[in-house]
Amino acid sequence: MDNLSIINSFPKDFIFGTATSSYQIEGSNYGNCGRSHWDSFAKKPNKTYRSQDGGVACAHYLKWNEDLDLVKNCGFSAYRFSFSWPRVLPEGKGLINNEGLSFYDKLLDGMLERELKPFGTLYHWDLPINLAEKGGWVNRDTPKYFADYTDLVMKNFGDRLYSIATINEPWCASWLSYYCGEHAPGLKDLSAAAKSMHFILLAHGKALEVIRSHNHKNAGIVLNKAYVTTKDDNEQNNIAAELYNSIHNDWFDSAIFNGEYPKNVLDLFKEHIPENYQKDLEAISQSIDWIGINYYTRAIVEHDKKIKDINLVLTKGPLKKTDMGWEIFPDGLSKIIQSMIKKYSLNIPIHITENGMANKDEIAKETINDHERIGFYYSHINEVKKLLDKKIPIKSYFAWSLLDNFEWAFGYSKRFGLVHVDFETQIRTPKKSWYEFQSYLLK
Ligand code: GCO
Repeated sequence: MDNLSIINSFPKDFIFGTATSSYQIEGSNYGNCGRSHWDSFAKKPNKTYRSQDGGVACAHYLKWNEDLDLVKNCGFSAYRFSFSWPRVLPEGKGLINNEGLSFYDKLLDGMLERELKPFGTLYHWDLPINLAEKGGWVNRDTPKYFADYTDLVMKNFGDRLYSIATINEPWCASWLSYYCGEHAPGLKDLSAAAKSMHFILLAHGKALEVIRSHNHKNAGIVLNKAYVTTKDDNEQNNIAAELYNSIHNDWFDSAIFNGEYPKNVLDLFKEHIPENYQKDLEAISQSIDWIGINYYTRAIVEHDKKIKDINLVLTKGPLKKTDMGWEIFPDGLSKIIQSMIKKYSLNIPIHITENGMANKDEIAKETINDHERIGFYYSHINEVKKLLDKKIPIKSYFAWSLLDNFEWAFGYSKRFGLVHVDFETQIRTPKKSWYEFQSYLLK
């Protein structure tokens, strides 16, 4: 049954929304926004597809009204977006850009006028260049500045936010960026990675303290989860998969929920972990009101002794893939949530803050028939329904993404949107998946 009629079997108070992020849609050239490390990373050779950057992106800074209409008219009741740190503080600290504040002011009022619940995120990877040049997440001062930035956001917008997330996908902002080199700043350095894995969590902890000082009671963090498995079941592969699982999943879960780091990763990081890191774990493990899960695919891990430090690689699986080359594995969503609940005795609300697929969408006779995407959404929403039937407290589901947008290192070559964007003209065209959501959400 590849339609979205399943939506109508969800409880009335379940929230369906759609998500975006600042750097991927706003256009960092507009409104006196400061530069972020993504602007500079994209300028280096061979870092992003055709050296594309988010300078213009979807020009959402200019077209936000139309974009909020697209959220509303589809029938969604919530919108997940992120604040751009350099848009409000172009140098990361100090001088405030009032144009940036007034942009979010209008955007939030626009959501409330349309009765869309604002799910804000403080950090979706656009680190101000000034701070990046001083080491970014390798520098112990960055979490401090992040706390000051959090204060500015909470002071101006806190009372209008339905919920606030500190960091989006700390694994991507640290390991993928400082060890794998795939995201800004593009380092391949275990020592930097170890530090960033800790300081990004410290930033979460410090921001939470600030959020609490503003009396906000719906704060969380958004983690990207991979369901980790091995190629063939043998001892070496199992050890490799365990390490990968600890780096990708447990490092963050265990710090946040138990106030400790997994031993196998501590062994790997040895002397690289910041001094006195233990003292920070209390702040990192303060209670949160909800946890956000972003889910896309599984990770199949294989031992490979040629790979420095970690002795493992990810291998391609046999399942049908999205345009990112990611296997479609809806089961993983249930598996990962159930295993987290069990391992950490979780009993807080869970939000599915991102799920979706890239697809080669083409316009034919002014319509875009992305039936593959409808099938993807159906199969994953069906997993959410199964979890709800097991009484697992999932409160929302956000489709990634509202618009085709700047897909990081892949530039504009990958399309995740419910709405097609022509990047020459900035014309938005809802795809069949958008109409499919609409037909059941507005029922
Ligand atoms: C994320 C990413 C998004 C990506 C999406 C697809 O939070 O995972 O933040 O920015 O566009 O995941 O790769």
